[in-house]
Amino acid sequence: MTVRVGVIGAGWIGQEHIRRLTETVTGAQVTAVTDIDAARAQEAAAKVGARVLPDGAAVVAADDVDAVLVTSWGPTHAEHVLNAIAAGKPVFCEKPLATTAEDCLKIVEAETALGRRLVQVGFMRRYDAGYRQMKQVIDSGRIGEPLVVHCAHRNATVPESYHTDMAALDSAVHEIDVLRWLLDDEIVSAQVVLPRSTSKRFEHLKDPQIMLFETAKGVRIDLEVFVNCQYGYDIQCETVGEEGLVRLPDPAAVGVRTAGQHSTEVLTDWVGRFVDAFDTEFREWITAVATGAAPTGPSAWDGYAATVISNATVEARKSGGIVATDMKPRPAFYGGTA
Ligand code: NAD
Ligand code: ISE
Repeated sequence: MTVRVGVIGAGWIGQEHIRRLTETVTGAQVTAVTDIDAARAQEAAAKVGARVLPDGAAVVAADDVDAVLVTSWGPTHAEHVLNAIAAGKPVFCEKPLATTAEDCLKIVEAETALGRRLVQVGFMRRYDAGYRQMKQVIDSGRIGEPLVVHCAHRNATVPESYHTDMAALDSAVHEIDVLRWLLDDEIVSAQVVLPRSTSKRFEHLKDPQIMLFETAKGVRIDLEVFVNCQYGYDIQCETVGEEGLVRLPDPAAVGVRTAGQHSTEVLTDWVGRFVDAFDTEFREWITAVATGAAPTGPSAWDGYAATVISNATVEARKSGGIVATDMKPRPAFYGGTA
């Protein structure tokens, strides 16, 4: 069966996923596209022979749409996801699931009431080969019980529109999701420590930031978010356990020896760093939709947790204190602990 996908939001990542669904993933076809920028929708749709629809509601309702992809701006996600649940259609929503805990809970409640998982959230790091290997090692018990995790999330530069809250809401939210999954544990508090800011930033931005998280089992996580590091896009993660440690591998790159130096390339953006993860994420999602299986990726509950924790991180930076994440009890419907 070919899964016919309707896309809401044909901006940067929407177009990237339309290309992916068309060229890389088998068993999928983009049949409908909408964007509040009509010309953008037209251009994206024309490339893949899809039709343009007036708005998200029309995409969800369309007869030739089996599943919905939401890649519009974060504050609009909840409305489209709730429409898809009401129509009983699987929906892949780019992060964040919604920008407020209240909207995330509405989605969780709608899906729980339906009694069938339809929502997957676009936290693609769970599909990265390195993170998957780390999880296997942790789950196998080879390094013993995890105690401490050291992480870094570095972007070479960010545009002027990137503001201080985005370090938590846009960037750290990826670590928040992947660490809950890696450790099978919940983050219960957040704190932010600010070193001196780099001179190579826009004046309004606090950069870098050091975020400190504690989990329910007492694991401590430190995360440096540094989005003007200049030298490249660099994601680091090291989990220290009672009997050893496991570290995320750097992306494979040839070693070059020349002029008395040995060097390897550092990637410059997240698109290249996670391209394989995005491809795997969409392959697995389309397979689940095609077979009528529940999605195996990050759930609406994971989307809720990530929003609560990233919002708590913003609050912690503003207050300078330690902020408890104050999450509702996890519904049995979503299974597991994290
Ligand atoms: P973008 O601004 O390039 O594109 C968003 C598009 O959505 C725009 O074309 C805009 O006109 C359209 N839009 C906004 N509201 C709409 C609505 N209600 N209906 C239809 N169209 C609407 O932004 P982007 O960089 O493509 O980001 C989109 C989403 O993807 C964001 O939520 C962002 O956080 C997420 N994202 C995820 C990753 C990742 O690593 N997983 C990376 C980048 C962006
Ligand atoms: C961006 O929005 C992303 O989602 C990237 O994955 C992340 O690395 C970057 O820091 C964000 O700004």
